[in-house]
Amino acid sequence: MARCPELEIIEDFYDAVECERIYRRLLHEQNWPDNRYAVAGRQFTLPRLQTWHADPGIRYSYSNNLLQTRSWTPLLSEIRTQIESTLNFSFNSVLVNLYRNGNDYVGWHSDNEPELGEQPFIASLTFGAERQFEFRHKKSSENGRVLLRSGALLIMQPTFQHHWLHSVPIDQNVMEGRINLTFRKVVPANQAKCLIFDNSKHVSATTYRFWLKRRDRQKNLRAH
Ligand SMILES: O=C(O)CCC(=O)C(=O)O
Ligand SMILES: [Mn+2]
Repeated sequence: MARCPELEIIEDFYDAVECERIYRRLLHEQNWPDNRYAVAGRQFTLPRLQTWHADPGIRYSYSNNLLQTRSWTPLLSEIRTQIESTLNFSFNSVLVNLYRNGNDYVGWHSDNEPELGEQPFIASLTFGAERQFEFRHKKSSENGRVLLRSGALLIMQPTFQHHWLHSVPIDQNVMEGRINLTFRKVVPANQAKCLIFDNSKHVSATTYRFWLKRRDRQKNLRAH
């Protein structure tokens, strides 16, 4: 099984208590829409529930065809702020997926719509049940998977979408729900080509873990 250098994972971005709080709130506050859609006169059922939130003026064809754009809720804004300050990157939208149980899934795809620009940087947060995230190289036979646990932040570097497909397959052993948030940056069409991703601005997972430990040490110091 391949390791994928274009994926980084930060386990425990949120601890168990925070995960429980966030999962419950999202589950009850999101006002989930029906998952039956009609596009160009054809009906289909999405194998999960979804909401899409974006800054004013942001248009995304996937979501515009399927979903109405909602504004940011206080909880989603709070999470966005925490992710942005950790990754030193600003996102203007989030796709929220509810997998009601292991029968809900997302099929093979890459998030490479033109609106995400040539360098789509995506940060993906998981709450609730753990599920496998699978990836498969577009040209070679390489493939692999990572287990996404509650509280984990998966960072998909821009080239991940160029080289790999990903999916969260059905897992009939999973009875509980899972909520996943993928933070994205939709760029205006006339800027899509010139959004150059500046790697040097990013905090790697290793640096981040180091930073977290330091922050916790400081918290303990303050607490005593
Ligand atoms: O649920 C996940 O972990 C992935 C979701 C995803 O790939 C997407 O929303 O594009
Ligand atoms: Mn995706």
